Amino acid sequence: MSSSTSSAPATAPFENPRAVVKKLLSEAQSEGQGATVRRSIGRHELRNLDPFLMLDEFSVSKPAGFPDHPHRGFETVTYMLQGAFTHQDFSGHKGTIRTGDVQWMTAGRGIVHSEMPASDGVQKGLQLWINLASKDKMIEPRYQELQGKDISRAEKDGVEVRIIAGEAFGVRSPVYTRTPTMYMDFTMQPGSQLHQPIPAGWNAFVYIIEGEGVFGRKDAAPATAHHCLVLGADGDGLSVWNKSGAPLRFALAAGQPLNEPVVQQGPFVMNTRAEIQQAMEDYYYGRNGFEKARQWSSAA
Ligand code: FJE
Ligand code: FE
Repeated sequence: MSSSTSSAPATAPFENPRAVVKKLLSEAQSEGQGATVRRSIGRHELRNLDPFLMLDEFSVSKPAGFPDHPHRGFETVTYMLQGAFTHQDFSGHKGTIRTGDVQWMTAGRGIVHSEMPASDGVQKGLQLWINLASKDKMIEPRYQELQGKDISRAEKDGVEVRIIAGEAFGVRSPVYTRTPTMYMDFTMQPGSQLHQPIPAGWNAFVYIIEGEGVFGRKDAAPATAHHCLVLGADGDGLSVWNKSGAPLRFALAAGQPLNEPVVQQGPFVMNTRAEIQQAMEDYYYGRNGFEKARQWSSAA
């Protein structure tokens, strides 16, 4: 763990903070096999937040889970909040991520895998899907896996941040983001405030994990857990005040828009319908990155 007590302007208010332009409560829905997710990004009401495709807050107990399924054309980032998940793919890559750990998976041209609970009780976490640029959609798959203890952390004036990607309070994550992205987990103590810069032109949103906070403007109405807040394009960054009597925990994600056409068919995200057709054929016939898909099963 790296720590910082730098005097970077973590608590200096912005002249022009980004406003909250959309607020959405994520309601529970069924996904995978018997699993429950609260989807925010990727729902009808929140479809295009380029480069983000989906954000699910999952809550899963055995025997439910996400059995063997493919991905092509984007990245999945799984961040565990509670419990453990075992991941197994068709190349023999296998591992378990536990509370606080992150798996940053670049599916590229193709991965087939299963994601299943590894312990009793309820496993909770966030899974974020980040699109890849046209030129990167068919790259070799890659994993970046970080244990909670290795995730960069910083603290300042009652605000603690775990930096999954990007930089906060002068501390940078080692994760390589092929699509430029910042992703962090903030915990704010009662009475604290935060002013986190966000690069100009990047799309940004907040997902509240726990507690209640005031986002964007100091006189805004507080927002509570399971809400997704989309930030406006204009402004220097995110301002937050915890005026409540309990800790506030939320994720902030921002990314540089790709500005390319998005054609999605379930787990395949490409630029054209022809490329989707190709992906489905490649998966079916075991070609162009899906060679190992035909004989593989996580149960074998
Ligand atoms: C998927 C349906 C799915 N959210 N959150 C269709 F459920 C999935 C899928 C997930 C998923 C996995 C985890 Cl560990 C956490 C998730 C959806 O696996 F990929 C498609 N296409
Ligand atoms: Fe998956």
